[in-house]
Amino acid sequence: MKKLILVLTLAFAGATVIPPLASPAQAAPVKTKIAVLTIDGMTCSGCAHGVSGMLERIAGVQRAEINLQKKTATVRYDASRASLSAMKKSIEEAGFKVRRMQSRAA
Ligand SMILES: [Cu+2]
Repeated sequence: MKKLILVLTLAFAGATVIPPLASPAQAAPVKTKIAVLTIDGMTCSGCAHGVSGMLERIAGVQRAEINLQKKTATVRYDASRASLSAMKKSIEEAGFKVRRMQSRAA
């Protein structure tokens, strides 16, 4: 009888072992960051629209907001797809000057 209880106990213990979690799909991990670019040459809301539009066309850029007074673009992006150098290149090709760039984790 004692032996039977032991067997049942072991069977129960075995049944309650938590299986390993199913591994998630192996998509490229999103690495969201916020970049703040200081841009010279934006003089009106037309410029601001142009710059935010250019930034948002870069793959991986989720949102770009321009502050004309501060001369900044605040960009929310996936750092595994978009880069600061791609943003700078795009802006400077349109004739603006990127004076300062910094980014941090979102
Ligand atoms: Cu303008």
